[in-house]
Amino acid sequence: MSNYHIKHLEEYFQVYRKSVRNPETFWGEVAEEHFLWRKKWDKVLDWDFTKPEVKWFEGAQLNITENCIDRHLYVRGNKTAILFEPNDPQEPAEHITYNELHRRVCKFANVLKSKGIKKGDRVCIYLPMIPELAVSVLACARIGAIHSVVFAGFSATALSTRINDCDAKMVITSDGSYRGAKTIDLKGIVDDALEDCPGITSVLVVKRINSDIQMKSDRDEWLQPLLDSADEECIPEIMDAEDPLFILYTSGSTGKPKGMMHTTAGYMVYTAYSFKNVFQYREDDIYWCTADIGWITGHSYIVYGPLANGATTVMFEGVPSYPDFGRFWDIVQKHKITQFYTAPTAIRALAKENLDYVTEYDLSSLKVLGTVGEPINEEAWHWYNDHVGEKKCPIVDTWWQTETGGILISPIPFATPTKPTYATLPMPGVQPVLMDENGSEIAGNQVEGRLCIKFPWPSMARTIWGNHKRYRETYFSAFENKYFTGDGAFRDEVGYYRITGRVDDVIIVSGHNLGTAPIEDAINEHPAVAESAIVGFPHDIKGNALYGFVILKEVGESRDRDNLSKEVNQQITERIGPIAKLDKIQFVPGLPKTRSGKIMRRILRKIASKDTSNLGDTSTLLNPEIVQEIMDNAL
Ligand code: 6R9
Repeated sequence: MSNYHIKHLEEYFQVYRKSVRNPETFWGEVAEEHFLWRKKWDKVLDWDFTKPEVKWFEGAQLNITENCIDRHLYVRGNKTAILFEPNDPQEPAEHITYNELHRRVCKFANVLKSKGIKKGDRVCIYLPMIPELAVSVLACARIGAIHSVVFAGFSATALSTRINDCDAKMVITSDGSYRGAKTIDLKGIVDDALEDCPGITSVLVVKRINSDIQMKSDRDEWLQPLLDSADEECIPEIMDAEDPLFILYTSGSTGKPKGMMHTTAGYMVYTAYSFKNVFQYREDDIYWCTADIGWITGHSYIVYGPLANGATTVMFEGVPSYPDFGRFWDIVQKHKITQFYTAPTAIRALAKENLDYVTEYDLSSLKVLGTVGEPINEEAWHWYNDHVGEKKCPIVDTWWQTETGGILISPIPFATPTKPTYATLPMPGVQPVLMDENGSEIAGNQVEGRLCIKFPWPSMARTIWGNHKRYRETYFSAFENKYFTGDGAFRDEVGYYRITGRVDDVIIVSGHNLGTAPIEDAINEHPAVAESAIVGFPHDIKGNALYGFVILKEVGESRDRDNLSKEVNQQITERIGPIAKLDKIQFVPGLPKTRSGKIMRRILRKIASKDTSNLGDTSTLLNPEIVQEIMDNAL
C-alpha cells in the first residue's frame, strides 16, 4: 500500500487510520519516499499547542526549489512546468519548461543576491499573474529570502502596511497589469505606498504593459537588463526544515492584517501530498487553478504543490469575463485541461450567463473539478457538475485556510463519494473536531459546532510574523489544546463535514476574506463619519456582499447622502482596495449596542439580510428603540 497516492475508498480509510494512529511514521514515510533532502530529520514531530510550538522534520535540511525544479530536470527537463495564458487571447501562450524555469529562477535569484538580499530577508512581491510572479517567489526560496506576496488588487495603504509589518527590504513589481480591457498602474500604487516605507531600498520593475512610468533613480531598476547579465546557475541555499519560507497576510478581527508565517519542510511535504491526492494528479495532466498567487491557493496549488510533483501548472493572467464569458472554457479546450480548480463566486457568475458560453467548447479533457474559498451553494454545485463536468468529473470541495497552508478537508476523487455542499472527509493526518460554546467536544454525528483541529499537520502556519501572542490568542485560546479555525461546521450521519461559514468577524466576499474591523477603520477615518458597522448579506454572485451602517458626525448631517456614500467607498478603495467596497450604505442615528458597548452585529446582519421576523433577544441592548428605526429605513 502506498501512503502517497490514494486510489479507492477502502485505501483512504486504511491510510487515514494509519495517519492518525501513528502520525510520525506516516508523515516520515511520505517525506522519505518522495522528496530530496540534503540531510534527513532527527525527529518527525515535536509539538505543544499551549505555547503554541510545532516543529516538523526537525534537523532536516533541504531547499524547496531543488524539490520543485532541479530534481525534475533529468526526467522531465523539457516538460512544461508553467503554462502561461495571457490576458489577451490573441497573445500566444508561453510554455516554460522545467529547464527554462530552472534557468529563470537561478538568474532571478542571482539578481536578488546582487541587490544584497540574503537568507532571512523579506522581499515583497506585488505583481500581476505573469510568469515573473512564480519565478520571483521561487527565486526568493532559492536563496532563503522570505517572500511576502501582496495581491495586486490591494491599495497603496494596504501594501505599505504589509511592507512595514514584515520590514521588507525590496519590492518586486511591474509597470502595470492587464485586467480584461483595462490596465492598472501598479508602479504608481507602489510609488504611493513607498512614501511610507523607509525600509525599502530597492524596487525591481518587470515590463509588462509598456506604460510610461516614473523610475526613482537611486531606488528603481528595470528587471530585464539585470536578468540578461545574471549567471544561469545559482547554488541553492540549504535551509533548515523550520526556516521560514514565506509570509502571507490575511484579515483578522482587528484592523491590522495577520502575517501568517509558513516554514519549509512541512509545507512542502503537505502541499505536494495533498495536491497529488486531491487532484488525483498523473504525469501527463494539465492542471489549472484559477486563483491568484497573491492568495494562499495560488502559493500552495499553483506554485509549490504542483511543481513539487513535476506537474504542468497553468497561470492565467486575465479574468473569466474577457473577452467574453466563455474564456475559462476556451482555455480548458485550448490546453486540454485535466484538473480545473476555481472558486464558487466564479462559478455563480458564469452560471448566470448564457449556457452557450459553456456548450460551445469541448470540455472532454476534464477529469476532476475543484472549488475553494467559501461554501458552495447547491445550485452552483449542480451547474458545475452538469455543465462543466458533464456529470463525469468528481467535484472536490476543498476546505482550508491561509493558516492551514494546504487542503484539510476534501473528497479524494474517485474514492470519496461526493455530496453537494459537503467538503466531506479529512485528509490523512488531519483530525477535525466540533466544539460547543462551552468548550466541550461534540461527539457523534448529525451535529454542528465550531470547527477545530486537535493535532498538528505539517503545513500549518507556525506564527503570526512579529506577534506570537496574537497567534496564540487568535487560534489556540478559544479551545484548550486545539487549533480553532473560525469556521462553523456540520457533521452528517456518515461523518462528512459541511462548512457552514465564519463564526467570527470575517466576511467572505467573492472568496476574499474581509475583516469587518479594517473596513470600519477605513470608513471612520472619513471626516464626516462618527462610527460604522459592517455586516455581510447574501448575494447571488459574490456569496456575501457588504452592508454598512454609518453614523454621521454633525458636520456630515447636512451633506448629500449619495455623495457621502461615494466618498465612503472611495475611502475604502484607497485604504484597502476595491474588493472591500460596500454594496449598501445606510446612514443611521445610532447602532444597537450591548451594555458593555459591543455592537450587536447579529441584529444588523438580520436587518441587512431582510430577515427580521425573529430578531432574537434584544433585552440586553442599551438602546433597543434604535432597532425599529434602522429597520424602517433599511435598504
Ligand atoms: C483557501 C482559502 C479561509 C476561509 C475559511 C472558510 C472559507 C475556504 C472553503 C471555505 C467552505 C470551502 N473557505 N474554503 N468555506 N467551503 N471549501 O480560501 O483560504 O483565503 O484564508 O480563507 O475561507 O471560511 O476559514 P483563506
